[in-house]
Amino acid sequence: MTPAERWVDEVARTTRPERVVWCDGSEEESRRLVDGMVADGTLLRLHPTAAPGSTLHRSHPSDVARTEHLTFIASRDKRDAGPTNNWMAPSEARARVGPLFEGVMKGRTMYVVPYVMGPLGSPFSRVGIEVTDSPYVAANMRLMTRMGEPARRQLGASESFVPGLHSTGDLSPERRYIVHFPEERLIWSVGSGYGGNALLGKKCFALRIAGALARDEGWMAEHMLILELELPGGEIHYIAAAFPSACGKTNLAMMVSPFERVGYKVRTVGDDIAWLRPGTDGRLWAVNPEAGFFGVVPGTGPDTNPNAMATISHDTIFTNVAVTSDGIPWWEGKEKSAPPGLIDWQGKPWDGRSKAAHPNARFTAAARQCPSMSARWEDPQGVPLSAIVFGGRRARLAPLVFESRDWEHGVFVGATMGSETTAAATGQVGVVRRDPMAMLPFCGYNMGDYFAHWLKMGRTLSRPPRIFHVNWFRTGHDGRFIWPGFGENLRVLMWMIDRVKGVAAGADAPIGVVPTPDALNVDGLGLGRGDLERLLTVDRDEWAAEVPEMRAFFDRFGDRLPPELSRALESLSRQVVTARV
Ligand code: GTP
Ligand code: SPV
Ligand code: MN
Repeated sequence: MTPAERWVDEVARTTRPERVVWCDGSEEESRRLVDGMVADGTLLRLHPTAAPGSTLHRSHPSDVARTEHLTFIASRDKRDAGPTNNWMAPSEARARVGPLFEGVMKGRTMYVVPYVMGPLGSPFSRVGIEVTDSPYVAANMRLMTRMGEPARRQLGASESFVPGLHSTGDLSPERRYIVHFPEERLIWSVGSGYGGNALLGKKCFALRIAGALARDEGWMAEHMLILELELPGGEIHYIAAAFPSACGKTNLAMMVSPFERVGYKVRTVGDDIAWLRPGTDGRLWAVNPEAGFFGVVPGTGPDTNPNAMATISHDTIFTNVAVTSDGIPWWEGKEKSAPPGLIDWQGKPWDGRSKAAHPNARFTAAARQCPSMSARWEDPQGVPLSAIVFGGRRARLAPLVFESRDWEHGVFVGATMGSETTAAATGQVGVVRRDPMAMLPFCGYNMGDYFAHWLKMGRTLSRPPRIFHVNWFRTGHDGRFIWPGFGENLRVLMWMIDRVKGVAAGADAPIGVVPTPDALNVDGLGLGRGDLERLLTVDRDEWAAEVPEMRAFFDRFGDRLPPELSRALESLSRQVVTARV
């Protein structure tokens, strides 16, 4: 028996499934899985010509988003989980969560899902094995990862894989735990069938466990999209961007260039996760470890994201969207008006007042269906980054864009990011919280050590990417977004690349370098002079009011906070506070 088979055997002895199925990832297996789920009502087949090959899954209404308060890091020492993670001692996890797996799969099928994160044959790539009693999870993993035979081949008889045990249990939030054992590289998840809680290759492995591996091995696992930008004349740049959940990564990665005709082309490498490694050339190289998209559906339409619309026009698993009586999926933002006779995400006739689709409704689709994929999206070596972008959802405060002064200052900018919460996690929506590097829910170890790791990585790069910060979500007096966003965000990327090339103007502000109004191309957007000013303004009073929030956040890390970051904060504080008197 291989180490993988031994572990699976052990799991089966605990969970006692009726049968064990090793997934091979084939078309035929997929058809069998889907047919079974259609037969038992787990999936609804959608319209044969309007949504060919696509299905709809309705979650339990209490299981529609990640549950951060039920997500734990089980490190031996509580301090290694740090102040921003829920912690459980490994022994307590075994005592409290272990019993929930005993006999949990009785009468169910246990699917063994071997998968690769990262392009096949890439030095970046890693194998995981998810054992799950959810055929929906197995079907999603098939779209999101390189699943089945290729993974078994890559693993062989090696013991180098990340085991992940998943059961939907009874779906009760009272008995729901998502537990990570970073020292053993092990994941346990029970009581949820939803996205980031249950598709263990994604946030659990590719961010939390991989983050701990990356810290030990000298690379980085980040909540970032990766895009390719071709300039007129053919010069190519790669940009990675970290925005919190439901803050625009998929949309930016798939944007359609409004300047395609004059030679600016945008292509997609990844939309959610990036694994980064220093190259021998002193640059930072990125791969997308995923093979598909688990994207936010609401707000996706032909005007905002035509590439996503094409991607999900067939062979897509929709979760928690609305549907017409003849099986055409629908959601807010798909088109202006709703078709009559709509059935909402919970399967009830839509009342026209509440949301038809859940705000965190998602699509799962293979990346190869996306028309904007870069020719290099599966390059085993990855792509070299020219810029890293941080961004948040802030109605006020943060300007449209600014540039950090250097890597160290860029790490400070990332570490002090704030953003309004969204429907991607259960809890209140729209409250500002600190979300460093968009990793607050996804950092598998002490975030103070994570900041130190960022600083250390910068020191190994002789040609580091420039670090920027953006905010597409600043609002005007009428409460509406001032910046048009979506494809027009290219204009901001153009300024960034011009900065990288040393040809764009910027003005020094206490927070970094902000474009001069003329440096940003806003031709044809119909922005008023006041709008542009409001987008680019750095209000010292507002920033002065933000400093105590940042300080309180940093204080939580005690002596695990790198001194470089407290120095940067005091420097910002001096500049914004002094300027006021
Ligand atoms: P996760 O998959 O949760 O990590 O999210 P994401 O960062 O990929 O977010 P996504 O691109 O799916 O966007 C989430 C929401 O933000 C959608 O409703 C979009 O319509 C909206 N959005 C994205 N980009 C923009 C933008 O440039 N401007 C505005 N106003 N809204 C945007
Ligand atoms: C996010 O919440 O950042 C997502 C969706 O990308 S999930 O897979 O549920 O984490
Ligand atoms: Mn995400």
